[in-house]
Amino acid sequence: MKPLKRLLITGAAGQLGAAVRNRFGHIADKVRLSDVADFDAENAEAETVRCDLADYDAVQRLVAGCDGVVHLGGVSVEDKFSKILKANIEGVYNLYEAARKNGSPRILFASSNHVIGFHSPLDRLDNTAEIKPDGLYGVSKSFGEATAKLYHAKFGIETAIVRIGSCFPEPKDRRMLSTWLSHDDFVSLVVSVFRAPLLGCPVIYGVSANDAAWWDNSKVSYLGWQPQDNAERFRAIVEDQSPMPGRDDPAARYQGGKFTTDPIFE
Ligand code: NAI
Ligand code: 15L
Repeated sequence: MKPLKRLLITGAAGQLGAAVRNRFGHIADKVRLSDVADFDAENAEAETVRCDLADYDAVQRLVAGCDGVVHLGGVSVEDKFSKILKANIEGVYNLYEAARKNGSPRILFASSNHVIGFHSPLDRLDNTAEIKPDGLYGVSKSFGEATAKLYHAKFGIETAIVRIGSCFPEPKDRRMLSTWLSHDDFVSLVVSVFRAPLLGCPVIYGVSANDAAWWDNSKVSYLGWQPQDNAERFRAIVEDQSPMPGRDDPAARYQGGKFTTDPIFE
C-alpha cells in the first residue's frame, strides 16, 4: 500500500492511544488524533479533533480526508449497556458509515480477547475460533468484528480486526504472561497493517511472542508481522508479586480471567 496521506487515531487520549499516538509520523504525511476527552497531543505536527463517536455527523467530518484509521476509541472494559451501546455499537456503525462515504480508508479495529474470553486457558485458538464473549463489552467487540466483515464483503473496506490481549507497559499478573502485547509490538503491527499491499479483513491476535501465549497467528503470516517481545522476561517478578490462582479462580478457568465474573451493570 502507498504511504498514507492522513492517519486517524481515535481514542488517542486513552491508555494505549497516549502511549503510541506520536509513533506513526513515518507511515503517514499527517496524523489526526481524536477523542471525546480533552488531551494535550504534545506534538505540534498532529491535528487534534474532539469528537464523540456516537455523533453520526461529527464522525463523518472526522473521517473525511483520512485514508487510514486506527480505531481505539470506545468503552474498554465491562460497563453499563447504555454506555457500551453509544460508544462501541453506535460508534462503530458511525465509523463504518463514515468510511463508506469518505473514500473507504483502511481500518485497524481494536477488538479484544474478551470476544473469546470463555475459552479455557488449555485451548489453543487460531483466528477461526468460536466466539465466546465474556461480557457485554466482549459482545460489543463481536459486533465491531461483524461490522468490519460486512463492510469488507459489501463495500471492499479493508480492516485488520485485532483481538488485543493485554497491551500495557508490562504484564501485571500471571494471566498476562500469556496475553501481554508490548507497545512496541503494537506499533509494529500497525505499521505492518498499513504497509501490506493487500490486507483483506483478517482476525489477528494482538499478542507478543510470549512463550505462554494461547493464540496462533499463522493464518495471517502473509502480513509479515513478527512481534519481538516476550512476557517471559517478567515471569520471576510477576510470580513474586501475584499469587498462584486457585483451581476455581476465573483466571485459572477462562482466558478472559476476571471479566468472566463481572456482573451485568445496571
Ligand atoms: P482506554 O479506556 O484507556 O481508552 C479508550 C479511549 O476511548 C478513552 O480515551 C476514551 O475517552 C475514548 N472514548 C470512549 N468513549 C468514546 C466516545 N463515545 N467517543 C470518543 N472517544 C471515546 O482504553 P485503552 O486501554 O487505551 O484501549 C484502547 C482500545 O483498545 C479500546 O477500544 C479497547 O477496547 C481496546 N483494547 C485494549 C486492550 C488493552 O490491553 N489496552 C485490550 C483489548 C482491547
Ligand atoms: C481489554 O479488552 C481491556 O481493554 C484492557 O483494559 C485489559 O483488561 C485487557 O482486555 C485484558 O484482558 O487484559
